[in-house]
Amino acid sequence: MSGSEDRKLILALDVYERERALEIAECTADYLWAVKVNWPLIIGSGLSIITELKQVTGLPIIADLKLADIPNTNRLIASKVFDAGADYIIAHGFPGSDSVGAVMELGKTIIVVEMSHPGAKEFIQPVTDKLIELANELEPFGVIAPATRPERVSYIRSKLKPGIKILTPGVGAQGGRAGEVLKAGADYIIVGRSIYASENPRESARMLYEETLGV
Ligand code: NUP
Repeated sequence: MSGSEDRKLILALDVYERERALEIAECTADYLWAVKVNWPLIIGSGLSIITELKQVTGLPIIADLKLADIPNTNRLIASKVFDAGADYIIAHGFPGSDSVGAVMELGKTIIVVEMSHPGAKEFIQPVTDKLIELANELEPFGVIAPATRPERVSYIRSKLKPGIKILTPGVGAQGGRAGEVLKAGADYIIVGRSIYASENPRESARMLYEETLGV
């Protein structure tokens, strides 16, 4: 097993219950680069789950809040979430550079430039070029791009400044494949249901981890 800095797998821990979340995170941590928490877990278990997950896994925590508000509100939310121990926050780019900038002033930020679900073609994909420009201007830690459309990941990689990471949700339950999207230029894959809802989360994480090796 490699050091965590070489790993490319992010667990999307979309369960409600604290105990279950901690159990799954602990048994899969060996194969992960980071754990991503989203609203279901924060609503179900409270913000303190971020601190607990960090203690149990020793891994970076990504807070997938998809912040999309005015700068002041983004700042009020992000401040509490970084204080709770989040290492990264995911923010939407479409509210504009001032809204995203308010989060970036407080900590490492990941901007959504295209989403993975079919409906993303309606409103987000038409402005992906603009969102890539925003990312190139602000230089966040990374961007979110769809594992369900590897050709879009290649496109986004070709337009994005080289130092900005690409994180791709949509592997497994949404139909994306780990190897394919990593070859297309993704730096990390984000996987939820295929791990936490499987019979053996540790084994599922191990298999995905193996798939990411040598790509
Ligand atoms: O475009 C996106 N698609 C997506 O699925 C942006 C996201 N942040 N996500 C999140 O990734 C989603 O909310 C969930 O937390 C995770 C994917 O989970 P799963 O489909 O692997 O279960």
